[in-house]
Amino acid sequence: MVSIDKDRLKNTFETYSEIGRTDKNGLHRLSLSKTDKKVRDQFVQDLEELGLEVRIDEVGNIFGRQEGADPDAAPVLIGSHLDSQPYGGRFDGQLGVLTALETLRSFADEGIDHRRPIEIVNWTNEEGSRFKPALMGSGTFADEFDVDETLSQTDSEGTTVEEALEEIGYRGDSPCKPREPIHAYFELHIEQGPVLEERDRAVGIVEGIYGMSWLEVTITGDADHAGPSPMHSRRDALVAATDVVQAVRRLSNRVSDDVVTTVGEFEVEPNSINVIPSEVTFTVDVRSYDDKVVADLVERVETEVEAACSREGTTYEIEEIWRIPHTEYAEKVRTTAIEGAEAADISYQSIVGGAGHDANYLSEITNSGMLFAPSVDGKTHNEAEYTEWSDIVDAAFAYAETVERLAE
Ligand code: HGY
Ligand code: MN
Ligand code: MN
Repeated sequence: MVSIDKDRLKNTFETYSEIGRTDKNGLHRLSLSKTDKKVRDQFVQDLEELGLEVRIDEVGNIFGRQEGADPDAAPVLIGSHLDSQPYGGRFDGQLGVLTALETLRSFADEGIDHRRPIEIVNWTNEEGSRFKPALMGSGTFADEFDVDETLSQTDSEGTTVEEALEEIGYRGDSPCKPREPIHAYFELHIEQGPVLEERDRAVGIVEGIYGMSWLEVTITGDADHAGPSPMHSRRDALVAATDVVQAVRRLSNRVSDDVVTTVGEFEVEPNSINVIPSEVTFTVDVRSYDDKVVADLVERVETEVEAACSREGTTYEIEEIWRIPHTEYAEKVRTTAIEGAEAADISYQSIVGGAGHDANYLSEITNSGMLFAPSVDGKTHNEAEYTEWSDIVDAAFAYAETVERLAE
């Protein structure tokens, strides 16, 4: 039976939550920002104190390696991400990294010898908010994204990932790819949905994750004076864009009942009270567990954009900036997680998730799996995001029991 030092986990969680804490008790810790540097420094310090071999790769993924009894055995990777949404919660990503850290600390305290090496990892830019796409560090590591392409992605100020990494001192020199075959990857994450709380289950054994597509749409009209220009000859980019926003909303729960659609970013030019908007740029995020449905949704969005622009006489461009198919996690990791939850004597259920996670891309290169901890009211990507401490302790126990089994 693995024991977890609950007080140490809580103290560590509170220490990390101070880094980028907002006044509503959330996190403002954008990827590769100064606050991300601070939390990375804290993480590296904690890994060094634990005596782990620390390495940073060329896109800033941070690894800490704990050797096992058999140094030639394929390692088990554990971890998640420390970056946050602009006004996100303290649990999204951070909980997974810190329960992984507590797992290694507990193994060291109890002298639990595991045959396989274990590597803990903090993945760069899981959120995809400052730099797109999401799952950037894990996707590059799994060779879904090209390293140079990743390094050249820019934020809204035109800063590249490479410049931001240099600025915070986390452009590592180890290649962003596996050094050896990986035995398994296991990640604890908050559910970010209402199911576990509704069903009163301590943890979710994740079966799989939705597929998703991110589109960037630019609609171009014609700037003109809000006063003298006659209504019939206007080409108002904002009118066409808002038509599309409504149409995208109506697409949800259509085609299949698990479809979710979101317009998250929206910019109007010149954004002046007495000028007819000449250009609107916005993003569309569509998701479903069925990849064919996601493909169909992308086409339907384009049809809606075309129709809105022909009504308003505007033109458009659509760029798909990210597409990731749905993920089904490895059977052997799921069964080991069930053993872990039973050993920790906590309730569990199988569950499918609608949020993307680093474990998605790890499932391209190894046996990957996840454990979900409940989210109060399912709230997330919101400063009110919360998980009860007793649920964190239960999930941490199940997580540690599973990691011990995966690392044998
Ligand atoms: O978009 C997502 O699902 C994740 O938060 N990156
Ligand atoms: Mn996350
Ligand atoms: Mn997130």
